[in-house]
Amino acid sequence: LELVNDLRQACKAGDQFELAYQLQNDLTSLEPVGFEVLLRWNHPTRGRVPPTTFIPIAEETGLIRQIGLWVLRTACHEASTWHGQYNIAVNVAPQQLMQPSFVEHVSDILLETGLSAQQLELEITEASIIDDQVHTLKVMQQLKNMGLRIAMDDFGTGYSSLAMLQTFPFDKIKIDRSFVQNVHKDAQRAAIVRSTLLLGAALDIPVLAEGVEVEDELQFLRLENCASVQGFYFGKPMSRDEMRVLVQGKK
Ligand code: G
Ligand code: G
Ligand code: MN
Ligand code: NA
Repeated sequence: LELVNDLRQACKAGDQFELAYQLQNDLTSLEPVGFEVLLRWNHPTRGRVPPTTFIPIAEETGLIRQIGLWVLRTACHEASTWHGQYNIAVNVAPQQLMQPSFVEHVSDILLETGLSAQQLELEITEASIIDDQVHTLKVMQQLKNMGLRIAMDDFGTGYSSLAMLQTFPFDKIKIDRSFVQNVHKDAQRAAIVRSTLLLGAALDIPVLAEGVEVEDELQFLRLENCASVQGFYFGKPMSRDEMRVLVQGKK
């Protein structure tokens, strides 16, 4: 309950949130292709509160709509300085997607920041689709018509993933890191990852593997023709300043 009030306060204060940036790399060239932005909350007395603690609170209270808009605007503003070199991937909560003004907000932010829609990828989870399939499909089509890409995040952790891939126009599948961890040592995970990669290939949807930490996992994914990767092996989520050093060094 205290955290609820603190989160409300944080939304007003405006200086307690920051974004972390995690690399996404192509698995053939190993070159960076983009960053996923991850929200961080620096609580004035508790320090860093993990997103797994405060995102659910933000969702329950509806504050996620306001916070999510800040994330999107800040991320697009930052990415607009990358000279088109990298894509930016932003997590979108179910409530944001269901907001009647969401598409308009995205369009306004692109205009305002000058970021090309082709550089923006929105990550949504299965939870977004379950609520109102007809509306979700309409919103996804509007976003795609604007030129954005949409990724299915945390693939495999929810349910009815397979039917959803057929019905909804996803541009990328992100295999959840729980399947990627130790994939080279665990036959069940290997089977799940392999079949997801085959499914992606059959449906012509590129697959990104999350949570790659060691060379053996990378090697497995490479042999199975995974398109791209993200994880501690390539880097922990970086602060804005660390990310800027990397981006500027590559210019
Ligand atoms: O960043 P990791 O640090 O711990 O993120 C934990 C969880 O929080 C992940 O499931 C991630 O998708 C979610 N998350 C991180 N940033 C955002 C955000 O900006 N919006 C939403 N909706 N979820 C986020
Ligand atoms: O659910 P989502 O994929 O949006 O959230 C990404 C989360 O995964 C963040 O909390 C991020 O810090 C975490 N993460 C990213 N790479 C790795 C990794 O290689 N290993 C582990 N354990 N966590 C990771
Ligand atoms: Mn994500
Ligand atoms: Na994920």
